[in-house]
Amino acid sequence: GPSFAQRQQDINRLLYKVDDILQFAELKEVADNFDPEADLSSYSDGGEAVKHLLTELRDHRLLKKHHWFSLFNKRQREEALILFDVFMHCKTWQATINNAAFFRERMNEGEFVYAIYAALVHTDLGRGIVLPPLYEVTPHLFANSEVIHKAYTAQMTRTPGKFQMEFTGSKKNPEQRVAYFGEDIGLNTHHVTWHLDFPFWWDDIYGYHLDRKGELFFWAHHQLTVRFDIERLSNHLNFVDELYWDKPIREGFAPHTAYRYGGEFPARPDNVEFTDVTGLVRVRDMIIYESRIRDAIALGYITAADGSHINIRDEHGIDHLGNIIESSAYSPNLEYYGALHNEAHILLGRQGDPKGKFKLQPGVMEHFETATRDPAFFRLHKHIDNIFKEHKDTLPPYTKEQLEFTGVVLDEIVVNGPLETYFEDFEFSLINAVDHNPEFGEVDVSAVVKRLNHKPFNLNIEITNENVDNKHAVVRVYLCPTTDANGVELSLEKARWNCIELDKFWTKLIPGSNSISRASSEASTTVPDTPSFKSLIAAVDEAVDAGTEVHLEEFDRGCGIPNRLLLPKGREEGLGMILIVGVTDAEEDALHEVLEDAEAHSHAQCGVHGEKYPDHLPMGFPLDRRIDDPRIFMSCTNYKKTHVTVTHIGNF
Ligand code: CUO
Repeated sequence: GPSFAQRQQDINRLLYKVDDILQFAELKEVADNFDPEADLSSYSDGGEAVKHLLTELRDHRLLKKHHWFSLFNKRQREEALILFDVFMHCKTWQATINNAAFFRERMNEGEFVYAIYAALVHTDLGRGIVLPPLYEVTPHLFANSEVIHKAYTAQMTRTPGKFQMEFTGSKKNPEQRVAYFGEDIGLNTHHVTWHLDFPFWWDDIYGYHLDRKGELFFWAHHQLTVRFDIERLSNHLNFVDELYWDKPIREGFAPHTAYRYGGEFPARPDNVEFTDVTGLVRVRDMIIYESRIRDAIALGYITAADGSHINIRDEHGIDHLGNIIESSAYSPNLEYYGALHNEAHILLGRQGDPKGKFKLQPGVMEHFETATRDPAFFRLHKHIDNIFKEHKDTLPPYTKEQLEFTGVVLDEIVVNGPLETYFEDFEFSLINAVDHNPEFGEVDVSAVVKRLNHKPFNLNIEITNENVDNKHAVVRVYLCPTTDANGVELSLEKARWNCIELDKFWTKLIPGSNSISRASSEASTTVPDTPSFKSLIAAVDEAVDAGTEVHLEEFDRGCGIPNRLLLPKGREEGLGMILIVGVTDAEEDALHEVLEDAEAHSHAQCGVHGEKYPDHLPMGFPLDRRIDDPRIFMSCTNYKKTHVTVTHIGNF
């Protein structure tokens, strides 16, 4: 088959200027002349999916090009998923690319991008392929309308330009102080990729189950919520207040972002009351679904569609609960528990025009790419997170036996290097945001945005293994607040639900003393920056021309917090926090041998593709459960905490 470089080149070319016709003669040729039905043996389903899609196409039922696309729109999602289905059934790379070229030229661009990204994440054929950065493939969903507008003008006047992108809003709005986080293009990419890894519509028809998907939904979003709160704390803002269906949505929002086709994203004024979205979501239903979910938590079981009871009073309960709350196709009773979270996204996305009077497009909440821009995102997810907490608090605190690791003593933790953050300029290309002009070719247009970063640091841990044999161990690292924004001290029981998961890694302990050094760049909660689309294209084209390979293994995951956001911003005068480290027994973890040797992976919030989630313990262990008596922790030799200070350098 084709080399990795050739495959990556195919993908680059298909996504280059995806709103325009294909710019590459060979692919254009395929798009014009390929007959998807000519060789049905190239599909593992005998061509069923492709025949279905062609029927829709011939009957003119598919969404036209140059129209907005939202995954939350049922029909648009169906269409994207038929194409995804075609990709999933292609037996060869060539069949995949031929179909991609063919349908790229005939289907809606948003549907095409969604289908091909989802397929690259989930097919074996896509293994190793780097997903070109979404903020450069579909810049409209990441950059504000002001810079996009400037890019258009630059293209028209043939003057290359670099445009400073400001965060949305004005200084009058206190929420503005944390806009750098909600609008971070890397964070948005993490969020959208997480939802590609764990799609709510995934139903196992492709032969594999997404392990602990419901629990991962809880954990990845819990971490987004926590991180946002610590950014707020860094900026002297209170933790997020959850929203309620029967109370006004305090913060309005003007997204200053526009669809490539279809105008501005709608705004929402301050203090709007939740209003039914005609034909889609009723507020009353949200309240009913939620009370059923809370009943399930109180009762300790979920009622499945067939009337049977699914126990949730154990460590697996969170997984079932995540499935019904999100809700995903894994929900055991969609009818009864509804789709609380997904419908909330639609509800919040439409509050600017709930009756459809002004025919506005879906709001930012209806796209994973744009959702975190809206402060209501964090209020919704705080609300959802509190439901999860209500469940976790029904479980008994961990016993000493569950917490300890016999014969293992964590002697010392030392943070090497100051924990310092700063803002830096980051440039990304807007080439894909403007129309290709064959007459006068391309001008370079890009946006420059401020983004948070931190200095590299190391965590040094000394562990004594008093056992006579080697031990497989997991090291869990959390960064927790010591106070709320008013300076009120938080007990461990209060703080534990607000801890950032910094890292989690596997290691082998030899008998005697073990010195472990872990670099901040290795954190398994994070991913490195993806190369820019331009440099990805250049590296790959060069390799293809020379007949060599490129090595991009480091970048084949887009799911994970950007490494530069590993630390919260902190304060200029220093924000005191607590670093909690635990070392626990990994004997039961299926993959421990592999993980001990492996390079950094972003598995903590994203799992490992096609495998069981590597950690057999609940996500967030041991801080996910009530801590009624902190002395139990202190009596265990395998946990330790230390005070640290996160300092922000420079004024922004
Ligand atoms: Cu990720 Cu609400 O689940 O946005």
